Amino acid sequence: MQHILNLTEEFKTNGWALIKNVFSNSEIEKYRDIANQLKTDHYDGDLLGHPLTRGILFDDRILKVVKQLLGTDELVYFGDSSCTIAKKPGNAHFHKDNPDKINGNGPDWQEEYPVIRLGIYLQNHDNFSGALAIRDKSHKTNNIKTGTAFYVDNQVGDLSVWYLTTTHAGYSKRLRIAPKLFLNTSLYRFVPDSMFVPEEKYRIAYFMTFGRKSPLLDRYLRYLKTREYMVQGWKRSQYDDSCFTFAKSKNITLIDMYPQVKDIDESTLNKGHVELPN
Ligand SMILES: O=C(O)CCC(=O)C(=O)O
Repeated sequence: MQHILNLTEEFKTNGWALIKNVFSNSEIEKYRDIANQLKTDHYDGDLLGHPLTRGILFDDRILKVVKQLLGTDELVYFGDSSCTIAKKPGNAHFHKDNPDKINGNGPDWQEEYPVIRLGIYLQNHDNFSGALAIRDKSHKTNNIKTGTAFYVDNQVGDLSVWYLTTTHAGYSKRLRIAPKLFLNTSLYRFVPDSMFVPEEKYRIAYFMTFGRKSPLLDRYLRYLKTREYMVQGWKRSQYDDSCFTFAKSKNITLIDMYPQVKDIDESTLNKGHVELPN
């Protein structure tokens, strides 16, 4: 794994980091096979719930990075992770994932955000479409337009990480005539598909979210319990003893959300973002 001098400082300043060469080519090939296996098995729970993916989620190299960036050895995991396979390019739109999207004076903006997400992309995106796009230094404001937008040039084996408050978009597209020039995602609909660089392979990515114990993490969970997609995801992720044992062996506090959400009436949930009342 590449040693990034001042990784934490860079992350805190920029709101994101790309860590090179964390995984070998053969590991990434294996992760592609596992993703396809999950799809064949119609498994759509989180990464802890499946024996083939929990070792990816709690890989020691990932945990080391997360501990360093969150500044704690006591990590919290709460069932927010996924394996996504997209046979066709998806829609890109810039967004943030934390609760205070409208209220720029809300609690999320008062201190360093204690929840981060990581992405392992199983194909090259340095010269291909489908890259994660980020707005640099966008993690301390709710203004979605703040920060210079760029493509994360990740290659097979790299690990991407960002705060939930960082403005980002998946599935960016690169123009054939100027692949390095950032084209705002809102302009894609005016450009014919033939003018974009294709993706290298159909896109597979693993995403995982970790937090540090804090009132802002509690509040994030309270927010997620208002969101339909997340409650449905938690309902699909029931842990057996092996999940708890594995989390314990990695010294991770596991918040099992299933009992908290299993009886929630989904018609009361929000499909889109609705600001928390407080
Ligand atoms: O698909 C991607 O590259 C980004 C996914 C995303 O927006 C997220 O996990 O919050």
